[in-house]
Amino acid sequence: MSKRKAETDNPNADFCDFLMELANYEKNVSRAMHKYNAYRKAAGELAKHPVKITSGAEAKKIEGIGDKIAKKIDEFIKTGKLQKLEKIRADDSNMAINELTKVTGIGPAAAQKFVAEGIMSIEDLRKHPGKLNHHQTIGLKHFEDFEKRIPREEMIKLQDVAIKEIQKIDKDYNAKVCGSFRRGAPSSGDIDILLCHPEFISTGKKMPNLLHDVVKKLEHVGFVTDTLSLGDSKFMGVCRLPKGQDGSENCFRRIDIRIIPYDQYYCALLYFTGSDVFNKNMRQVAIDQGFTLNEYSLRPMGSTGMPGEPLPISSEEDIFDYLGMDFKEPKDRIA
Ligand code: 8DG
Ligand code: CA
Ligand code: CA
Repeated sequence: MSKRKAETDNPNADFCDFLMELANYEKNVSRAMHKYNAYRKAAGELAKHPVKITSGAEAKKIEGIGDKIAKKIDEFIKTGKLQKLEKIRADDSNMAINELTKVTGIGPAAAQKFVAEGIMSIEDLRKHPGKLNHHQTIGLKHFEDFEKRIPREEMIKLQDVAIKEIQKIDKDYNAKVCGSFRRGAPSSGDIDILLCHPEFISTGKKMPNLLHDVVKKLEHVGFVTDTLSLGDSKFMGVCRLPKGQDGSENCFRRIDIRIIPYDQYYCALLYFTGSDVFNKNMRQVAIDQGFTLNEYSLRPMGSTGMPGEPLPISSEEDIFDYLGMDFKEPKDRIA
């Protein structure tokens, strides 16, 4: 998952930033996913809090913020920094692991292995190309570009090119840009396209060609420039807009395309719109209400603890309805 940034003007952005830095430390260095999730949830809740928090005690009234985080907020308000973060930042190998995990294809385990071998920076990685797999090689090649957020105006252009080309293959394709773009974010980390086709349904046979034809077409027109991975239902790759009128090259951008069965469209749309913290919270509501929700379906839990048949769903609103939740527009799906 990409490093998140405050998506909107957020009076608590300073707190969110230090919580996310702690979260990333727990994920990449300690590999303590429960702590990672706790910090991320707290940051997500703070990000949707409309007024600036002025004390830990005040923060504790917010869901997902307990004693420990409240203390950190007090420390930050009082001193402008955090001892824990200062220590983390002072440790070279922590910082190296954090740096290396910014390369797509390098997860915490690979980063720790590289650091153990003395590879401490992106520059060091470039001296050891033989140690990288294909995904990591492409990630490193475009490292500087992939670190840049994609402005919304460019996202719109990327969307227009991709959808226009997909429609040329077959008008029955439905292609939708999800992720932070659908949430209205002013900039995005990558472009996430959800694809479906009426001939591909969950009870029918797999149709990998529906995805492969799209990738081939986007490659053929020069939009997709590299493949990181391609399976039956998921493509991860690199794309780029054509040169500008003045002949200037555009940045390389990360693109994900997923094809999902036609009858599972709305659960997938909800899931791939995120945010991921919002998804986590909504899944918990589902569990509390006796359902199980994932990117494929919403199912009632039976008394035996086995999920029942998927419920009929013909809109995102239906999913909120079943769970007794008020509908949330994509732009409000923060946490
Ligand atoms: P960004 O690219 O602008 O940084 O943000 P994003 O569009 O929200 O994030 P993303 O990493 O591209 O993921 C797209 C959506 O996929 C996300 O909004 C929600 C869903 N998603 C989860 N969990 C996860 C996960 O663990 N990994 C990824 N890649 N996506 C996830 O709910
Ligand atoms: Ca995205
Ligand atoms: Ca993505």
